[in-house]
Amino acid sequence: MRHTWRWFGPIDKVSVRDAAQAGAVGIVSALHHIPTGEIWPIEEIAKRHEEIKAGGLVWDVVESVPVSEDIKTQTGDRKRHIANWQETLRRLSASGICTVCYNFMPILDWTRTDLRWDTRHGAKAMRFDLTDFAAFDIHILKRPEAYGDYPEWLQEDAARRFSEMEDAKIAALGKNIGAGLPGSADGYTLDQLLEKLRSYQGIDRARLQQNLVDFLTEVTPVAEEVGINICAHGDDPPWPLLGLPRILSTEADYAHMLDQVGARANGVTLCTGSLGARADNDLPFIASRFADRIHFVHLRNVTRDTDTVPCSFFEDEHLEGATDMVAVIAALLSEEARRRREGRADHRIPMRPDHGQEILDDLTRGAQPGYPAIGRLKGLAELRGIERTLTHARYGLGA
Ligand code: DNO
Repeated sequence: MRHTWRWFGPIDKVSVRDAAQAGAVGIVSALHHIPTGEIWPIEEIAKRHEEIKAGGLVWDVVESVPVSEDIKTQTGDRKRHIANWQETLRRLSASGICTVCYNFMPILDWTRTDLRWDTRHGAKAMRFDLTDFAAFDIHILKRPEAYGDYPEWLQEDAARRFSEMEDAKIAALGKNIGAGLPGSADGYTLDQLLEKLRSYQGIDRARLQQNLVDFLTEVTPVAEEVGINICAHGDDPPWPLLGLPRILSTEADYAHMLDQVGARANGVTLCTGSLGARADNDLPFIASRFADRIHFVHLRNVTRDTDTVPCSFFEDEHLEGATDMVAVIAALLSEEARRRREGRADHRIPMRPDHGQEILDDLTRGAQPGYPAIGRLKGLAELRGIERTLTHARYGLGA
């Protein structure tokens, strides 16, 4: 695999050189300052390439070119935004990029209730706590339909939790959930969020699924023409939030999307951490089933409090948690071997160690939540170790 590392640009407190020292050979980045829906300027793309080169690495993957709410809901500026997305693909291709990640999560991107949850050794991990989330939805956001979306026991737990909540926690929930985490395209105040939610009235799961297919029908031919693989990141967490449908949460969801638009350029960002929050997602199997369409991989692990959907979970160390990382990597390596036999140029699948716990000096560095230097370095080192072992000429699987 090609070992990459997410870099948020010059504002990132973990530099490109740090990434190189951690063992990465390529960078995953995006122009977060360009408003969603607009074309990425050629000079800005060139500038990001230069910034990365100055640190000694190359820009391999774009994560993400955001998909606007108008595209997801098929309203307003949809047509213009799709034309802009296509043009951005052309420009990225001309600059040498071959892989573009995106997601189709309505309004919210990845969502956590706690960004620095204490683990047993004093490391800090990200956590999604279902009771906190329900308390936010029912008592802080006060979404009119919220009650009906939770079973009675959870309504009661949420009421109790909310009654004991300090102001700082209430503010943190609003910020973490509404204002968005690193890499999220847009952030909202509580009022804006309620208003945005209204724009999804009438958009159910089937409708959103179709809107994704319609979007892919328009952008995939351009991606193919310019030699870019586009790859959809799964829902994180993989179930509906705030009454909004989520449509890339399971193996069946991905199968539907890949079947509807069959070109290989329409592919998957396999995120083991996102999909792994559901006990019914068998990650090694999913990696094998969609192998030919996996263009980018996020390797990360979670430990769930329960095997229910939804559930509470925290981001565990890369080799702990519920996902059998050795089996996932073995599946990806055999896909790479298959591509090599076919003589394919894209036989090296870019992967990045996704997130990491804050450990050691991370605790004082103040990097982006979820993106510490040492926690990710540790994850990458462990994942590379598995890969090196599995591909060893004498001791490995001979992949
Ligand atoms: C979180 C990330 C997400 C992801 C986007 C992809 O760390 O995995 O922000 O990048 O959802 O579009």
